[in-house]
Amino acid sequence: MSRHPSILITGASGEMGHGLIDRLSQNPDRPIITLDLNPLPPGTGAKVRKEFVGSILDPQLLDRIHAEYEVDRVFHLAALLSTRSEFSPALAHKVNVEGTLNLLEFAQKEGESHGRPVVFFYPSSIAAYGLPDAATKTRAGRVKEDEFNFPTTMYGANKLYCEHLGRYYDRHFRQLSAEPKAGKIDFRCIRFPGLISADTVPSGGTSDYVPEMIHAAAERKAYACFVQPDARIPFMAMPDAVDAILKLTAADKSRLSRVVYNIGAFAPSAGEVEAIVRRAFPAADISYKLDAKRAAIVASWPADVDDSAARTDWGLAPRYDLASAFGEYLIPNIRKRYG
Ligand code: AKB
Repeated sequence: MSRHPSILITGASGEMGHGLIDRLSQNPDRPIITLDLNPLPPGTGAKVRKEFVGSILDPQLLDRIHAEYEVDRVFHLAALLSTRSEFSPALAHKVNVEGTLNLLEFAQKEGESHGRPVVFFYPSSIAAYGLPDAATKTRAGRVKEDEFNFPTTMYGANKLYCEHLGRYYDRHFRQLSAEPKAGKIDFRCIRFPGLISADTVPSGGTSDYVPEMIHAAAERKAYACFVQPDARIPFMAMPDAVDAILKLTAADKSRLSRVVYNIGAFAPSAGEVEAIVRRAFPAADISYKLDAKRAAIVASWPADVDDSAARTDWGLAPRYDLASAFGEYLIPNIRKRYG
């Protein structure tokens, strides 16, 4: 039990949660509560005040957290990613949309209870975009936030809808009620590109081919890439993604011209990644075995994004470009990971 201003992180055992807990736990003034279906990785648990193993679809569990803690920051990372969502679209809707609604209702209750706006960070994705064909994708180049919002996956549709849901809670919630209810949630959102971590290998995503290729080479395992060599979408190193979350959530709201922001760092083709991986791991066994359906999802995502709003409004400044992401972060740390 703690009435101390606290942070709630859902999906904390996932790739992004790992790095976020490391950074947020450096500030002892705001203890961290985590909620995930899976227990936290060894060592991470010691960095949080309380670890709940359970579901964002469990209202009693959220009521218990509401009763025991005073949360004024929510990082809602729990989600089913794009590939997994295509095999279970109804479950994906339940987790990605109903789960997010549960967390928005939780944050609204928290804000009404302690009186301070609850900063609610929501990770959206380039999956919210849908480019209709290769020529349009090439012509579109670096897309802006309000362009091509026609997702072709359940995950992308979920993410786009939850962006609007968050904006509603932030600005228009129960707008017909006698006294104003909106403004208890300070909703902030980043549309992430593909993310590459040296510490974890993703599962269930469609951008996974880049991290999978790197980790397989380091483990001396054969890797058959499921997209073509010329498949191209934006990526970012995980430390820069975590840094972006912390910068956006710390920014003065008056500086924010939008609720949803693009961020990007580099946009290599699968073949360009292969060349870098082969230089680092000359014995790498990399081939291409096209999965036309998954490749079509990647083809519908933009070749790159225009992140000028994030750079102007809250100082997005990724540390890693393509060369340094591999040379300074991924390769050295992945080598260490696999000995
Ligand atoms: C996925 O591949 O589903 C995610 C994403 C791009 O949001 N990594």
